[in-house]
Parts: sequence; structure tokens; C-alpha cells
Amino acid sequence: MKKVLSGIQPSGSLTLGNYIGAMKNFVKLQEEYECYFMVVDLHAVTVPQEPASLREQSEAVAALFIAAGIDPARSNVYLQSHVPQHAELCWLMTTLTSMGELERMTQFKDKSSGKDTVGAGLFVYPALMAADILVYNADLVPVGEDQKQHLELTRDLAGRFNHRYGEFFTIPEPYIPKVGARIMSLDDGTKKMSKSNPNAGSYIALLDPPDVIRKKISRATTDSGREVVYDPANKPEISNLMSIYAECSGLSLAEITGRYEGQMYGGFKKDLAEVVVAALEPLQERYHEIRSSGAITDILASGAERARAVASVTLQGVKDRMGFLPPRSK
Ligand code: ATP
Ligand code: LTN
Repeated sequence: MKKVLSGIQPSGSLTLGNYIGAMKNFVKLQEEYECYFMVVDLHAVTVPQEPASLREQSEAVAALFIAAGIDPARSNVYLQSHVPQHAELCWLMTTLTSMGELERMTQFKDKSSGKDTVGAGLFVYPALMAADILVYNADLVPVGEDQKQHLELTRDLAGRFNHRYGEFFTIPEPYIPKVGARIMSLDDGTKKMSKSNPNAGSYIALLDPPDVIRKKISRATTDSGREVVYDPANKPEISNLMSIYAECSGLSLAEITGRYEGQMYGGFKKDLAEVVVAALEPLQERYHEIRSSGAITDILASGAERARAVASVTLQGVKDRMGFLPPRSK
């Protein structure tokens, strides 16, 4: 069975961007693949995290995976830090990665710009992501558009290892949705919606109550003009809202354009708010059930156990090929 792997950082409250760009595809792919879905807590600490909120968000993200429809009996759901092989393989991967490659990563440039000090972990972040993927020999990696560059580096590193030490790693393919791969911020149609944006009005969190969702959508900035037409190059803001509508309702962009022909933004936004509220309602209900049941602890324990079994075999293979002596008992 082919393998799928992906991860989401517990660096804030998950947004509609995370859901549309990544999680929706996790749910779809679990039908046909052996799946590994991680809460990437080691990645989250590449920028400062408050310990109590890291603990809370790690469990919340895992519960949202399940609430979104990931079946823990079928897919492995776990925390990255519970599988130490990720960090160990990351170290080996950094030895294959050049400084120049890491300097070219746009996520690093965005997250480090304007900061007085930047942790080295933020710089080597892509080597950890490569280790995450390669340690299971994943075939497919469902992510949003912003992760494409990291995936390309992962493919290069896998190829480099194979070339130097002999065929070993599977070269993974990205799996990026056609619509919704880059949901934009509600306050700025040129920036991606992001859970770590300090302005909570810029994103819709999956756990936002209905009235908060309505308020955020009514305040979302829209392009000048009044027609509801999909034109991302010239009208990024209304086009973004239309993508959200399409992804939450199941209607196509053409159907939405037809439905709102000749109408103004106001009515469209009101309907959009109801479409989003209805799409998130069942997910929110399941989330609260899962959290109060306490089932997450066991789900994470068995997910990590299965993941460690696979990851340790790959890591041993890497170390053998690189020339590390195996530990021997006396
Ligand atoms: P942060 O702001 O803390 O960097 P983030 O909101 O960008 O976080 P990640 O944990 O980095 O979220 O991303 C998890 C997954 O969600 C990735 O596959 C990423 O590509 C996808 N994703 C994140 N934001 C969006 C977005 N605005 N549109 C589509 N997909 C997204
Ligand atoms: N860098 C990703 C999160 C991530 C990931 C992964 C995604 C960490 N490891 C492995 C896919 C596969 C991000 O979304 N910021």
C-alpha cells in the first residue's frame, strides 16, 4: 500500500486555510493509502511557544484531525516529538543540505524578516520536514501551495542521498488542491491566511463560534467594484471569498458566479457566512465530544507506536548506508 504523510503545526488555532488546503485532502486520501498524520510540535518551536499553549494546541490539533474525519483506526495520528527518529534523521539530513538551499526558502525569509534574532531551528526547519517525510518513505504529501518549495527540497535531498549511498529513499510527490491551495487573509488579499497572524480578524479559526465567523466575514476586505466574479489576478479578495464558498458548499466557481450574477458583495458575504457556519458546525460538535471523552491520549499513543516501528527501520537503513557502526551489547 502506498503511503501518505503530512503535518500541521500546533502554533495556534487551526484555520479554514489549513482545512481547505490540507486537512480535507487528508480525509480523502485515507481511503486508499497507509496514512501518517502528525502534529508537528518540533516544527512549532522554531518560533517561541508558550509551554502551556503548546500542550493545549498539540492536543487540540490532534482532536481536530479526528473531528475533520480522520479515522484513527485506519490512519496513524500522533505527535512528532513522540517519534524520536524524526529528530535523528533531521540531523543526518542537515549534513546533505547546503546553506544556500536553506537561504533560498521563502518561508524562512518571511518568518525571519524584521526579527533581531532568529533561531537556527527556523533555518534548518526544511531538513526536519524532509526527515518527517523520508523516514516513512512516503509517496504522497498533501499540503497547501506554500509548502511546495519545501517539498522540492525534500525531493532533492532524497535524490542526493540515493546518488551518494545507493537507491534507498522513495522520491515523494506533492499533492496540492486545484482550488483552495492558498486561502488568503481576510484583511489582506495578498497574504496567506495564517494561524499565527496576531490579528484574529485575518483568519477564520475552525473553532470560531458562528457569530464570530459572521462578524469576521462581514468585515473581510473586498476589492473595489461590486461584481461577484472570480479573477484572482485583478480581484484577489472577492476571488478568495469565492474559493472559500466553493470549498465549503461543494458548488463550483462557475455555479457561484451564476448564482450571484448582478448582485452586490453584501448579500454574497451574508450567504458565505452561513455556508461556512454550516460547514464547520458538525466538525465543532465532534471536536467537543472527542475532547471531553479523553480518547486522544490513547489515539496518540497507538499512532506513535506504529510510527516508531516503521521509522526505526528506515533510520537504521540510513545509518548503515552512511557507515555508522551499529551499537553492540557486551
Ligand atoms: P503558521 O502561521 O504558524 O506558520 P500555518 O497556518 O501556515 O501556520 P501550517 O501548520 O504551517 O499552518 O500548515 C499546515 C498545512 O496547512 C500545510 O499543508 C499548509 O500548506 C496548509 N496551509 C496553511 N495555510 C494555508 C492557506 N492559507 N491556504 C491553504 N493551505 C494552507
Ligand atoms: N512545514 C509544514 C508542516 C510540516 C509538514 C511536514 C507538512 C512539517 N513536516 C511533513 C508535510 C509533510 C507547514 O505546513 N508549515
